[in-house]
Amino acid sequence: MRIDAITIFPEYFAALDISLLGKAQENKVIEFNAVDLRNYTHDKHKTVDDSPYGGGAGMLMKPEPWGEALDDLLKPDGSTVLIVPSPAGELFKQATAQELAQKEHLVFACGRYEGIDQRVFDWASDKAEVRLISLGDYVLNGGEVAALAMIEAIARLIPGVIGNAESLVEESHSDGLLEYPSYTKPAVWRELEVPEVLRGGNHAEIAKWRHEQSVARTKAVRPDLLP
Ligand code: 6GU
Repeated sequence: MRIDAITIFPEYFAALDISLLGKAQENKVIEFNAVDLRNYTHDKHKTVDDSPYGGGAGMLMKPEPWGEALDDLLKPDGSTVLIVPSPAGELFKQATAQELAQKEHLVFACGRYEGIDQRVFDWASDKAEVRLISLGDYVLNGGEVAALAMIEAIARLIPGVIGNAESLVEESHSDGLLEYPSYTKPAVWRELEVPEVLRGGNHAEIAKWRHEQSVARTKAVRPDLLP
């Protein structure tokens, strides 16, 4: 998979060179590229923003640099998915990550200020699949941190990125439930004991206990996930 992120702060994406995603890039399983939007400006001050038509607080990102960057990045065969991190978008879920992990090419359009001129997306919508996606009901200063979270959630589902593919099966949200609590050695730590059932080696009992814990935890903190 190829992933591009258009941003005025390419330094944010240095985090993708670390750990499993760094390894995946070295192994060419994913190819990642942060593109500086200011490279597509033509004035001395490399201006990317302007005041909104109709008034209102703050500045918007002007369309011309975005248009030129997307002219460079969108694949002519229409295979690119253009992802716009925005609190006004559809909610990003594990199913969204699974769907996007199947794609050949993702471009993240990371806006700052009050967002990007709408015509950029209207124009792009017949050259790419355009998806406005939100991480949740809160506001970040720009799309970069949201894009990093989405890229990590997507990339770790691509075969070869995570060594132990089994760890993808029993994790929170993969089966619609939150993950059960886990323990490692020592068996007693600060007078707290690891639950007896996990030390017994009865795999059917352990599976049953873990499922019950998942259901109880989901009921307690995320009842909206239960049918
Ligand atoms: Cl995807 N972007 C921004 N700027 N803020 C957010 C968000 C995204 N998701 C939640 N808040």
